Formats: sequence, C-alpha cells, structure tokens
Amino acid sequence: MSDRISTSSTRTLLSTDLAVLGSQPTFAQPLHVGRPNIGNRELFLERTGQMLDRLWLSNNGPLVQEFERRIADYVGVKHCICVCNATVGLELAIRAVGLRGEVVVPSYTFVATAHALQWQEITPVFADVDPATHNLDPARIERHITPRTTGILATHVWGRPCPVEALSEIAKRRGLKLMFDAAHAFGCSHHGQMIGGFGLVEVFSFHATKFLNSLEGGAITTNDDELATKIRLMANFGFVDYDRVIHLGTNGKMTEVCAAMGLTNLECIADLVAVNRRNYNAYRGGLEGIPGMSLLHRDPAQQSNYQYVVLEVNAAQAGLSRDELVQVLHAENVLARKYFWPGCHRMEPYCSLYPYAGMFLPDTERVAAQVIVLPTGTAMSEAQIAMVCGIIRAATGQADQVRAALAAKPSA
Ligand code: T4K
Repeated sequence: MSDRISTSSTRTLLSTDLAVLGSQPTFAQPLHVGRPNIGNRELFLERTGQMLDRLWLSNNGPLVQEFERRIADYVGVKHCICVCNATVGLELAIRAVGLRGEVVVPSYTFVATAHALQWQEITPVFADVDPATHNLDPARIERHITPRTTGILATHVWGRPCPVEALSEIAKRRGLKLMFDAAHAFGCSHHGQMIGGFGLVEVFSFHATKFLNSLEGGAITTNDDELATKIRLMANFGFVDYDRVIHLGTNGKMTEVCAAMGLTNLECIADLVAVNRRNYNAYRGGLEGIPGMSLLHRDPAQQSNYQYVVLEVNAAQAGLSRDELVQVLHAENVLARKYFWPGCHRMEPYCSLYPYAGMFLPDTERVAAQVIVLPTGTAMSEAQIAMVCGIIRAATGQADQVRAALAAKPSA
C-alpha cells in the first residue's frame, strides 16, 4: 500500500483529508521516531563474519578495543570505555566518581538518568530547566544544594550542550562533582570542543534509536586516568587477570557484534549528519509560518548531530494542544513522541517518593507539555517530511473542526 498524498502539494491538504476527520491515514506504514540508521551493511557483515571466525564474541575483544580507540580520537579524550548500554554506563560512572547522598539532576530527561542514581540509593534532586534550551538552568541549582549534595548530573538534552562553564563554576565553588549524561550528544560540540571531555566524565548512548547506534551500547569518556582505570575494572566484575578480583564490579561489557555495528556507523557519521541536517531544514521550511509551532533552534556555530527534531506547540496560538496534535499525527501513522513527558518527577518511584518536586519545576512541566519529537534519520525522505508538515498545517488551519472531532471520539 502506498502513502495517500505522496504526489499532492502538502500546502493544499484539506482538513477533510485528515484521518481524525474520517479519511484514510496519510501513511500506509508507521513513521517512527528513532528508526535506526544502518551504515554500510557489507562492512558490518564482513566484520561480523571475521568475529565469528575468531571465536571471540565479548570480553574486550579486538572490535571493542578498536571502537574505543576511534571514539577517544573522535571526541578528543584520553580514555573511552565501551559498555553494554548508557544506563549501566551512568551507574558505573556515578559509582566511580563517588556520588552519594543527593545529586542535582534535571527531571526533563529520559528516566534512565534519574534511575541510574536511585538504583544506587542516591537521591535525585530535580532542578528546573531553561525553557529556551531545555537544559538544566544553573540559576535554579543552588537552592537544591544541601549538606548531603555530592554532585550535579546534567543531560545535554537533544544533543544541545549544557551551560558547561556555569555548571563547572557552581560545582567548583560548592565542592561538588560534575558529570554529564551525553546520551544524545555524540557528534556535538560546545565552543569548538567535542562533547565527551567535559566534567569528570561523560556517558554516551549508542542505543538503536540514537544518532550513532551499536545495536545496544554506550561509552564512558574521561580525561582522568584513575577514574578510567576504576571504571574499566568495575565494568568487568573487578577482574585484573584470570583469577584476581580487586574491586567491586558488575557486567557492563560491550559485545563484539555491537562494536562491529558501532564502528561501521562511525565510519559514515558525516553522511548521517548530512541526512539529519537536510531533514531538519525540510521541517524548518515546511513548518514555516504555522501559528504556534516553533522548531528547537540549532546553533550553527556548534557542531550538531541534528538527531532530534523537536517541535514546541503553543496551544493558544495553534488552536490545538500538543496532545491533540499528537493524536492527529498518530491517526496519520506518524508516531511522533512526547519526550520527556511527563518528566521524571511524575514517574514512579519519584512521584511517590517526592510528591512535591513539581513545585520547583514550572518550566519542566511547561516544556514537557509542549514538546513533540518528529521522525527523522535515514528512514525519512524529504517528501515524507513535507507530508508531515502538511498534516500539521491542515490540522492547525482547521483547528475547531479537529478539536470537535477529537472530543467526539470515544476515549480508548
Ligand atoms: N539518558 C538519556 C538522556 C537517554 O535519552 C537515554 C536513552 C539514556 C540515558 C539511556 O540510554 P540506553 O541505556 O538506552 O543506552 C528510547 C530508547 O530506548 C532510549 O535508548 C532513549 N534514551 C529514549 C530517548 O528513547 P523509548 O522508550 O522511547 O523506546 P521505544 O522502544 O519506544 O523506541 C523508540 C522508537 O524507535 C519506536 O517508535 C520504534 C523505534 N525503533 C526502536 C528500536 C529499538 C525502531 O524502529 N527500531 C528499533 O530497533 O526509549
């Protein structure tokens, strides 16, 4: 089955064409946020074949070692330790850095950031974000610092660098440790320096949905020799040789097949950025002039992976709320996502443990209620993006009818 309006001008899409108003969905197949980018298949299969021949599948194999070297070079750091995923990477880094007690963290992040602390019985203390950047707002941190606070764990949300200098200044002045969740930020830079070398340690995600994917995976990067040694030990049960365990540890190892995928994708990183940038510009053009829609700005002075296309919906101007627009898009088979709604503080166990956290998070709540993340990556064509923009234009152009149709729909 082909997509419904593939040849028509999206600007002239009528509201009566919308699936919420009874038409067929625009897209025959769902368009996902987070469709994996797959690099050169032949190279991946070749690497995998060699791996099978070697009979070396995990435990610091040659592919993992090569991947670690290549990441360290690319990011410009002394040490890279590849891990099975970023969540375990965060847990390892948090423990190695010596965080305990309370740690200031954004609530507007993927829940893994908070879980990595809580999992180790460290209290995540949620601080508010800057609504213009969606990143932790340095001005909102100090009120949360208590005698139990040991650190700040900030996320470079959407790959946009945190205000690193201001966070470092607070951390230094208040005697706190600073580390970054860089899950979104591989391939991004801050004032000419690649993300990966800031704070004590940074943690990337190479999950299937990420800009650079290694199927599942992650990497911890640092310039601190002692930390790197400790993390490496901890990721392999604390073993130093066949029989000797000298540290508490877990299994955080990356497998060879994951490194094969990571290496293969790393080799085509420039192509991936080019596709994502093309898509971002297509969305920019397609959404231009639609009331109440603003696309998160990318600073051209910073290197960006353009992995997330983030739309903010101003309901008063658009005539439709973010949730209504998401319903419209889902009906068309555009599976846009409401990341990171409703914010970690409204998820378990945090909403039970800290029921009043929201009082300090007005901008987190506002941003979480406005954001839609749209599909991008190599799976999306410019024509499909024009169609997605056409749906949004048609829906907002006929907001009253759309609202009425949604209100009349029996709730699922
Ligand atoms: N810190 C931050 C700030 C993060 O964003 C994340 C992960 C982490 C830490 C932890 O990193 P990891 O431990 O995962 O390395 C997805 C990802 O699973 C998660 O990795 C990511 N952040 C988060 C932002 O997005 P979900 O719950 O939305 O996943 P899911 O299963 O709904 O997949 C998203 C979409 O991707 C689906 O619509 C389908 C599509 N998809 C997914 C997979 C796995 C595919 O098309 N193919 C696939 O193979 O969390």
